[in-house]
Amino acid sequence: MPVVTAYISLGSNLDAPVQQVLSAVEEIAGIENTELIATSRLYRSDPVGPGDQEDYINAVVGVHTKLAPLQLLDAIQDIENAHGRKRIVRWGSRTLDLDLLLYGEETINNERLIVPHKEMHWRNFVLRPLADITPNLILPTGQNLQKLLQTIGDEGLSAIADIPLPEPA
Ligand code: A4P
Ligand code: MG
Repeated sequence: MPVVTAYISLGSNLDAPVQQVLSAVEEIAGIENTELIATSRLYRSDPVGPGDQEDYINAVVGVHTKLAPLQLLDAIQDIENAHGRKRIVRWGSRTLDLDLLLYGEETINNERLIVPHKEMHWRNFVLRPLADITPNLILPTGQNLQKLLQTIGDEGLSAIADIPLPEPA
């Protein structure tokens, strides 16, 4: 099975969000046929979306995986569900949101999965942590990560801690 480098974003703004994100990192490290290889810093970010929401905690992790894209999506959705995630409002508050940002160089567009993630190109709370891990990345769209970040800036975003890389099992 080929090994692919993939990036997953983590976000939470309910029920002790720092703990939600840190435990999700551990759980991603436990996904079958998948190795956690890198973690971004942990960020606090202003909420993007409707209504009066709490600040978010955001991070990104990098993995090496032998899973196919939909298998990896299944695995991260299992983790979301285990965190009591209820899908109510688009862009609304959530205990844990895990998005598959990138899967190798692949462009994927089917009913369940769009990769690169459709909102990532304009969200500093995704791109800045991604750049902690892979600063020189060129996206499958040909966009340069650093150039995107220069355009977007870091407004509303602050790094609050490092995330320890869990020991391999
Ligand atoms: N899906 C398609 N592509 C993907 C992908 N690349 N990764 C499908 C993950 N899922 C993908 O997801 C709905 C469906 O998208 C899934 O069933 C999957 O098959 P969802 O997470 O239930 O939908 P959602 O989160 O309500 O909507 P959406 O558009 O995914 O919201 P986002 O983009 O997840 O935004 N503000 C701050 N500061 N920080 C945040 O983290 N997050 C959001 C949520 C809003 N505002 C935020 C933050
Ligand atoms: Mg999502």
